[in-house]
Amino acid sequence: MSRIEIIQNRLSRTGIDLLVLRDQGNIIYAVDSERPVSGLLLIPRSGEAKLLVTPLEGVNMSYSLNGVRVVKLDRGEGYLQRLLREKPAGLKYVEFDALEMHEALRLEKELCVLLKTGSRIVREMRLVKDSREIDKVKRAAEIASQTVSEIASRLSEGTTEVEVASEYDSLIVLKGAFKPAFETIVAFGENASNPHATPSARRLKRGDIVLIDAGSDYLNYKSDLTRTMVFGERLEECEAARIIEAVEESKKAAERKAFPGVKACEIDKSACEVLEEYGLGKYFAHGLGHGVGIDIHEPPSISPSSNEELKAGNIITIEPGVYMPGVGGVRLEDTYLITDSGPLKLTNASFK
Ligand SMILES: [Mn+2]
Repeated sequence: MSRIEIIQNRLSRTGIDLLVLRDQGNIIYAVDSERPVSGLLLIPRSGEAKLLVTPLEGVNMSYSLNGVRVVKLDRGEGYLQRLLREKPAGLKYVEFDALEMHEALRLEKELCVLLKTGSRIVREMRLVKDSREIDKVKRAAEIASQTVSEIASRLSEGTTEVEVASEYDSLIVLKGAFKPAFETIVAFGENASNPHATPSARRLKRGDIVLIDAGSDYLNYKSDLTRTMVFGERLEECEAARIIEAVEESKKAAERKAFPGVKACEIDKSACEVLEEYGLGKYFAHGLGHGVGIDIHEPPSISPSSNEELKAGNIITIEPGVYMPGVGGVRLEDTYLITDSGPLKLTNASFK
Protein backbone atom coordinates (compact mmCIF):
# COMPACT_ATOMS: atom_id res chain seq x y z
CA MET A 1 0.00 0.00 0.00
CA SER A 2 1.34 3.45 -0.83
CA ARG A 3 1.61 6.11 1.85
CA ILE A 4 -1.17 8.06 0.12
CA GLU A 5 -3.43 4.97 0.39
CA ILE A 6 -2.55 4.54 4.08
CA ILE A 7 -3.42 8.21 4.68
CA GLN A 8 -6.67 7.79 2.74
CA ASN A 9 -7.65 4.84 4.98
CA ARG A 10 -7.14 7.07 8.00
CA LEU A 11 -9.22 9.83 6.43
CA SER A 12 -12.06 7.34 5.88
CA ARG A 13 -11.90 6.16 9.48
CA THR A 14 -11.94 9.70 10.89
CA GLY A 15 -14.50 11.23 8.52
CA ILE A 16 -12.11 13.70 6.90
CA ASP A 17 -13.02 14.48 3.27
CA LEU A 18 -9.76 16.19 2.31
CA LEU A 19 -6.34 16.51 3.93
CA VAL A 20 -4.19 19.41 2.73
CA LEU A 21 -0.44 19.31 3.44
CA ARG A 22 1.75 22.41 3.33
CA ASP A 23 4.71 21.32 5.47
CA GLN A 24 7.55 20.28 3.17
CA GLY A 25 8.54 17.31 5.33
CA ASN A 26 4.97 16.03 5.39
CA ILE A 27 4.71 16.38 1.59
CA ILE A 28 8.02 14.56 1.01
CA TYR A 29 6.82 11.77 3.30
CA ALA A 30 3.35 11.41 1.79
CA VAL A 31 4.63 11.46 -1.80
CA ASP A 32 7.56 9.23 -0.78
CA SER A 33 9.95 11.42 -2.76
CA GLU A 34 13.72 11.05 -2.77
CA ARG A 35 14.13 14.55 -4.18
CA PRO A 36 13.18 17.78 -2.42
CA VAL A 37 9.55 18.64 -3.24
CA SER A 38 7.41 21.54 -2.10
CA GLY A 39 3.96 22.83 -2.93
CA LEU A 40 0.48 22.08 -1.65
CA LEU A 41 -0.61 18.43 -1.48
CA LEU A 42 -4.34 17.63 -1.66
CA ILE A 43 -5.26 14.13 -0.44
CA PRO A 44 -8.97 13.41 -0.83
CA ARG A 45 -10.57 10.57 1.12
CA SER A 46 -10.77 8.66 -2.15
CA GLY A 47 -9.52 9.25 -5.65
CA GLU A 48 -6.45 10.93 -6.99
CA ALA A 49 -4.10 13.00 -4.82
CA LYS A 50 -2.83 16.23 -6.40
CA LEU A 51 0.36 18.15 -5.77
CA LEU A 52 0.03 21.84 -6.68
CA VAL A 53 3.40 23.33 -7.61
CA THR A 54 4.49 26.77 -8.80
CA PRO A 55 5.41 27.11 -12.49
CA LEU A 56 9.03 27.51 -11.36
CA GLU A 57 9.03 24.27 -9.31
CA GLY A 58 7.14 22.54 -12.07
CA VAL A 59 9.55 23.26 -14.93
CA ASN A 60 11.13 19.83 -14.84
CA MET A 61 8.33 17.88 -13.16
CA SER A 62 6.39 15.23 -15.01
CA TYR A 63 2.63 14.80 -14.96
CA SER A 64 2.78 12.44 -12.02
CA LEU A 65 5.06 11.75 -9.05
CA ASN A 66 4.70 8.28 -7.46
CA GLY A 67 1.06 8.20 -8.53
CA VAL A 68 0.29 11.73 -7.34
CA ARG A 69 -0.89 14.05 -10.10
CA VAL A 70 1.26 17.16 -10.45
CA VAL A 71 -0.75 20.32 -11.15
CA LYS A 72 1.22 23.40 -12.17
CA LEU A 73 -0.20 26.73 -11.03
CA ASP A 74 -0.71 29.43 -13.63
CA ARG A 75 1.84 32.22 -13.47
CA GLY A 76 0.84 34.59 -10.64
CA GLU A 77 -1.76 32.18 -9.24
CA GLY A 78 -1.70 31.33 -5.50
CA TYR A 79 -1.97 27.83 -3.99
CA LEU A 80 -5.16 28.54 -2.07
CA GLN A 81 -6.73 30.20 -5.12
CA ARG A 82 -6.05 27.05 -7.14
CA LEU A 83 -7.31 24.84 -4.32
CA LEU A 84 -10.78 26.30 -4.91
CA ARG A 85 -10.63 25.00 -8.51
CA GLU A 86 -9.06 21.63 -7.75
CA LYS A 87 -11.11 20.62 -4.70
CA PRO A 88 -13.14 17.44 -4.95
CA ALA A 89 -16.93 17.75 -4.95
CA GLY A 90 -19.09 17.36 -1.83
CA LEU A 91 -16.57 18.55 0.78
CA LYS A 92 -17.83 18.90 4.34
CA TYR A 93 -14.77 18.50 6.58
CA VAL A 94 -11.22 19.53 5.60
CA GLU A 95 -8.00 19.31 7.61
CA PHE A 96 -4.73 21.21 7.02
CA ASP A 97 -1.41 20.36 8.65
CA ALA A 98 -0.58 24.07 8.96
CA LEU A 99 -2.46 27.23 8.03
CA GLU A 100 -2.52 30.81 9.28
CA MET A 101 -5.64 31.62 11.29
CA HIS A 102 -6.80 34.37 8.91
CA GLU A 103 -6.39 32.05 5.92
CA ALA A 104 -8.31 29.30 7.71
CA LEU A 105 -11.24 31.62 8.45
CA ARG A 106 -11.35 32.88 4.86
CA LEU A 107 -11.10 29.41 3.30
CA GLU A 108 -13.77 28.01 5.59
CA LYS A 109 -16.20 30.55 4.13
CA GLU A 110 -15.04 30.17 0.53
CA LEU A 111 -15.16 26.37 0.62
CA CYS A 112 -18.34 26.23 2.74
CA VAL A 113 -16.79 23.54 4.93
CA LEU A 114 -15.72 22.86 8.47
CA LEU A 115 -11.94 23.37 8.47
CA LYS A 116 -9.38 22.34 11.07
CA THR A 117 -5.65 23.10 11.09
CA GLY A 118 -2.79 21.42 12.90
CA SER A 119 -3.57 17.93 11.59
CA ARG A 120 -1.33 15.32 13.25
CA ILE A 121 -2.12 12.44 10.89
CA VAL A 122 1.09 12.54 8.86
CA ARG A 123 3.29 13.69 11.79
CA GLU A 124 2.19 10.60 13.71
CA MET A 125 2.92 8.29 10.81
CA ARG A 126 6.42 9.81 10.56
CA LEU A 127 7.24 8.92 14.19
CA VAL A 128 7.88 5.25 13.40
CA LYS A 129 10.27 4.73 10.51
CA ASP A 130 9.92 1.91 7.99
CA SER A 131 12.90 -0.10 6.74
CA ARG A 132 13.47 2.13 3.70
CA GLU A 133 13.55 5.23 5.86
CA ILE A 134 15.91 3.53 8.31
CA ASP A 135 18.28 2.61 5.47
CA LYS A 136 18.42 6.25 4.34
CA VAL A 137 19.15 7.59 7.84
CA LYS A 138 21.81 4.86 8.21
CA ARG A 139 23.52 6.01 5.01
CA ALA A 140 23.25 9.68 6.09
CA ALA A 141 24.82 8.63 9.41
CA GLU A 142 27.65 6.69 7.73
CA ILE A 143 28.54 9.59 5.44
CA ALA A 144 28.65 12.05 8.34
CA SER A 145 30.56 9.65 10.63
CA GLN A 146 33.25 8.79 8.07
CA THR A 147 33.70 12.45 7.18
CA VAL A 148 33.96 13.67 10.78
CA SER A 149 36.53 10.93 11.51
CA GLU A 150 38.54 11.92 8.44
CA ILE A 151 38.63 15.64 9.10
CA ALA A 152 39.34 15.13 12.80
CA SER A 153 42.38 13.00 11.96
CA ARG A 154 43.72 15.74 9.68
CA LEU A 155 43.31 18.75 12.02
CA SER A 156 46.38 20.96 12.07
CA GLU A 157 47.49 23.86 14.20
CA GLY A 158 46.45 27.24 12.76
CA THR A 159 43.50 25.97 10.74
CA THR A 160 40.27 27.93 11.21
CA GLU A 161 36.78 26.79 12.22
CA VAL A 162 35.43 27.94 8.84
CA GLU A 163 38.04 25.91 6.95
CA VAL A 164 37.18 22.73 8.84
CA ALA A 165 33.42 23.27 8.43
CA SER A 166 33.68 23.91 4.70
CA GLU A 167 35.91 20.87 4.24
CA TYR A 168 33.24 18.75 5.94
CA ASP A 169 30.47 20.28 3.82
CA SER A 170 32.21 19.57 0.53
CA LEU A 171 33.38 16.04 1.47
CA ILE A 172 29.90 14.78 2.33
CA VAL A 173 28.57 15.91 -1.04
CA LEU A 174 31.34 13.93 -2.75
CA LYS A 175 30.19 10.88 -0.76
CA GLY A 176 26.63 11.16 -2.09
CA ALA A 177 24.83 13.40 0.43
CA PHE A 178 22.62 16.21 -0.93
CA LYS A 179 23.96 18.71 1.58
CA PRO A 180 24.68 19.16 5.30
CA ALA A 181 21.57 18.49 7.41
CA PHE A 182 22.05 21.91 9.08
CA GLU A 183 24.75 24.56 9.32
CA THR A 184 27.83 22.58 10.39
CA ILE A 185 29.20 23.64 13.79
CA VAL A 186 32.96 23.68 14.32
CA ALA A 187 33.97 25.44 17.54
CA PHE A 188 37.44 25.75 19.06
CA GLY A 189 38.27 26.54 22.68
CA GLU A 190 35.99 29.11 24.33
CA ASN A 191 33.70 29.13 21.26
CA ALA A 192 32.52 25.63 22.21
CA SER A 193 30.64 27.18 25.13
CA ASN A 194 27.98 28.34 22.64
CA PRO A 195 25.72 25.35 21.80
CA HIS A 196 24.83 26.97 18.43
CA ALA A 197 28.24 28.41 17.57
CA THR A 198 28.75 29.67 14.01
CA PRO A 199 32.15 28.76 12.52
CA SER A 200 34.53 31.74 12.64
CA ALA A 201 38.09 32.65 11.63
CA ARG A 202 39.32 31.49 15.08
CA ARG A 203 42.55 29.49 14.61
CA LEU A 204 43.26 26.15 16.27
CA LYS A 205 45.85 26.04 19.06
CA ARG A 206 47.33 23.12 20.97
CA GLY A 207 45.20 22.27 23.99
CA ASP A 208 42.01 23.69 22.45
CA ILE A 209 38.72 21.89 22.77
CA VAL A 210 37.42 21.00 19.29
CA LEU A 211 33.66 20.54 19.01
CA ILE A 212 32.19 19.35 15.70
CA ASP A 213 28.39 19.00 15.32
CA ALA A 214 27.56 17.80 11.85
CA GLY A 215 24.90 15.98 9.87
CA SER A 216 24.11 15.00 6.35
CA ASP A 217 21.02 14.80 4.18
CA TYR A 218 20.80 11.65 2.06
CA LEU A 219 17.74 11.27 -0.21
CA ASN A 220 15.82 13.63 2.14
CA TYR A 221 16.78 11.81 5.38
CA LYS A 222 19.08 13.35 7.98
CA SER A 223 21.66 12.34 10.56
CA ASP A 224 23.11 14.26 13.50
CA LEU A 225 26.28 13.72 15.54
CA THR A 226 28.63 15.71 17.75
CA ARG A 227 32.18 14.92 18.85
CA THR A 228 34.35 16.84 21.29
CA MET A 229 38.10 16.31 21.65
CA VAL A 230 41.17 18.16 22.83
CA PHE A 231 43.66 19.06 20.10
CA GLY A 232 47.33 18.16 20.39
CA GLU A 233 47.40 17.05 24.03
CA ARG A 234 46.83 13.80 25.85
CA LEU A 235 43.27 13.92 27.14
CA GLU A 236 44.25 12.64 30.61
CA GLU A 237 46.41 15.73 31.10
CA CYS A 238 43.64 18.20 30.21
CA GLU A 239 41.16 19.95 32.47
CA ALA A 240 38.44 19.07 29.99
CA ALA A 241 39.00 15.33 30.62
CA ARG A 242 36.70 15.23 33.64
CA ILE A 243 33.95 17.10 31.80
CA ILE A 244 34.20 14.82 28.77
CA GLU A 245 33.99 11.82 31.12
CA ALA A 246 30.88 13.29 32.80
CA VAL A 247 29.16 13.88 29.48
CA GLU A 248 30.08 10.36 28.32
CA GLU A 249 28.63 8.85 31.49
CA SER A 250 25.51 10.98 31.14
CA LYS A 251 25.04 9.78 27.57
CA LYS A 252 25.50 6.15 28.60
CA ALA A 253 22.86 6.54 31.33
CA ALA A 254 20.40 7.83 28.72
CA GLU A 255 21.28 4.96 26.35
CA ARG A 256 20.50 2.43 29.11
CA LYS A 257 17.02 3.97 29.43
CA ALA A 258 16.17 4.41 25.74
CA PHE A 259 13.82 1.45 25.31
CA PRO A 260 10.31 1.32 23.82
CA GLY A 261 7.66 2.24 26.38
CA VAL A 262 9.87 4.63 28.37
CA LYS A 263 8.76 8.26 28.62
CA ALA A 264 11.10 10.71 26.88
CA CYS A 265 11.30 12.88 30.04
CA GLU A 266 12.63 9.87 31.99
CA ILE A 267 15.51 9.51 29.54
CA ASP A 268 16.29 13.22 29.86
CA LYS A 269 16.20 12.85 33.65
CA SER A 270 18.63 9.93 33.75
CA ALA A 271 21.19 11.96 31.77
CA CYS A 272 20.70 15.03 33.97
CA GLU A 273 21.19 13.04 37.17
CA VAL A 274 24.67 11.98 36.09
CA LEU A 275 25.67 15.57 35.28
CA GLU A 276 24.29 16.60 38.70
CA GLU A 277 26.49 13.98 40.39
CA TYR A 278 29.51 15.56 38.73
CA GLY A 279 28.31 19.00 39.87
CA LEU A 280 27.80 20.04 36.25
CA GLY A 281 23.99 19.95 35.99
CA LYS A 282 23.67 23.74 35.91
CA TYR A 283 25.76 23.89 32.73
CA PHE A 284 23.37 21.74 30.66
CA ALA A 285 21.47 24.26 28.56
CA HIS A 286 19.12 22.32 26.28
CA GLY A 287 16.91 19.25 25.94
CA LEU A 288 18.64 15.88 25.75
CA GLY A 289 17.64 15.06 22.18
CA HIS A 290 15.14 15.04 19.38
CA GLY A 291 13.65 12.89 16.66
CA VAL A 292 15.44 12.84 13.31
CA GLY A 293 14.13 11.87 9.88
CA ILE A 294 13.07 14.04 6.97
CA ASP A 295 13.49 16.98 9.37
CA ILE A 296 16.59 17.40 11.49
CA HIS A 297 14.37 18.23 14.48
CA GLU A 298 11.09 16.31 14.56
CA PRO A 299 9.03 14.48 17.17
CA PRO A 300 9.59 12.89 19.60
CA SER A 301 11.34 15.56 21.65
CA ILE A 302 13.57 14.16 24.42
CA SER A 303 13.22 16.87 27.05
CA PRO A 304 12.07 17.38 30.65
CA SER A 305 8.56 18.32 29.45
CA SER A 306 8.09 15.48 26.95
CA ASN A 307 5.57 12.86 28.04
CA GLU A 308 5.80 10.95 24.77
CA GLU A 309 6.72 7.30 25.12
CA LEU A 310 9.46 5.91 22.91
CA LYS A 311 8.39 3.36 20.32
CA ALA A 312 10.38 0.82 18.35
CA GLY A 313 11.16 2.48 15.02
CA ASN A 314 11.72 5.97 16.47
CA ILE A 315 14.99 7.56 15.41
CA ILE A 316 16.32 10.00 18.00
CA THR A 317 19.47 11.77 19.12
CA ILE A 318 20.97 11.68 22.60
CA GLU A 319 23.19 14.72 23.13
CA PRO A 320 24.07 15.81 26.65
CA GLY A 321 26.31 18.86 26.92
CA VAL A 322 28.14 21.05 29.40
CA TYR A 323 28.65 24.72 28.50
CA MET A 324 30.83 27.03 30.57
CA PRO A 325 30.52 30.61 29.32
CA GLY A 326 33.83 32.03 28.12
CA VAL A 327 35.69 28.81 28.95
CA GLY A 328 34.47 26.05 26.65
CA GLY A 329 31.92 23.35 26.13
CA VAL A 330 31.56 19.63 25.62
CA ARG A 331 28.74 17.91 23.76
CA LEU A 332 28.57 14.29 22.66
CA GLU A 333 25.78 13.23 20.32
CA ASP A 334 24.73 10.21 18.34
CA THR A 335 21.70 9.25 16.27
CA TYR A 336 19.94 6.03 17.37
CA LEU A 337 17.27 3.71 16.06
CA ILE A 338 15.07 2.58 18.96
CA THR A 339 14.54 -1.19 18.77
CA ASP A 340 12.85 -3.69 21.08
CA SER A 341 16.30 -4.60 22.38
CA GLY A 342 17.32 -0.99 23.00
CA PRO A 343 18.99 1.83 21.11
CA LEU A 344 21.05 0.97 18.02
CA LYS A 345 23.68 3.62 17.36
CA LEU A 346 23.69 4.69 13.70
CA THR A 347 26.51 7.25 13.90
CA ASN A 348 29.97 5.94 14.77
CA ALA A 349 32.58 8.62 14.14
CA SER A 350 35.73 8.06 16.13
CA PHE A 351 38.56 10.42 16.94
CA LYS A 352 41.04 7.64 17.64
MN1 LIG B 1 21.08 17.34 17.44
